Amino acid sequence: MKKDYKGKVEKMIRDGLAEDGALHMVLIDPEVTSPERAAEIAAEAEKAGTFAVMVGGSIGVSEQMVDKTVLGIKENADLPVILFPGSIGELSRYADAVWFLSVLNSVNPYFIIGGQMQAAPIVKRYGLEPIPLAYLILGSGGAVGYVSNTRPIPFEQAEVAAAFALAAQYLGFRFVYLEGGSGGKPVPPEVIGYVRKMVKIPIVVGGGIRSGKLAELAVKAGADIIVTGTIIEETSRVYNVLKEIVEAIKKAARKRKDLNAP
Ligand code: 1GP
Repeated sequence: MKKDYKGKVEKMIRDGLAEDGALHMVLIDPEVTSPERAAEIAAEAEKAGTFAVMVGGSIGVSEQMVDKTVLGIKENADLPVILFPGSIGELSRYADAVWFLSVLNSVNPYFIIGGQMQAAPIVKRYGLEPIPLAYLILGSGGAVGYVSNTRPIPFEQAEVAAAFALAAQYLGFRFVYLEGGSGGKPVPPEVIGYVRKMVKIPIVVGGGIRSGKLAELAVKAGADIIVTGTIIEETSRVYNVLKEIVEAIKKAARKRKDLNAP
């Protein structure tokens, strides 16, 4: 008996990856960005070619805030909304999917499986599509590293990140996220490359990616999905900034495909 547990959004992501080679997602933190602004950003992101909108934050986000943000986005754009919850209080019934994430390098089991156990029945009740994601925090770790009681993997320890990612793949996670910490230093291309050699599952990379150039380097090294948050909070030229990042991702993915062509 074979049952495919992959849902609609995950299938869209996989089709998008097969077609474009790499994708961009924009991250909106409802603690920083109002629902009205989130709606504007989503519309600009859609025009710029961003694939999906992620919603979540590490501190100060309630379910009501996530609800309003998701509804605002849905009104203004036709992009999938994927929750990126910092706690079990950040689940919204209005979203399409949730990165059902486990902070594998936390030292507190609550962030590895405790919160997930509490959240699972809510995810089911809300009819959210869970997408299993191994979340690895690297570098300085940022706020998320502190909040989730994580021992961040130093950028010099690429082999540790790669071993974690491989263990995640063997455990059945379908995506792995290399997090440099919001607003922090981006995960170095060497680390992404090291992980790429080790795993087959798609690699999501975020944290400190503020330009097309940085996005391009990450994709060249093997990233499949690039997440940007802070840069969009800081700029008034949302469309231009996103367009540059999306184009850089697509270009780097095309080059990668040509290089790997038989
Ligand atoms: C944070 O990886 C994301 O979880 C995005 O990071 O805010 O630095 O773009 P930035």
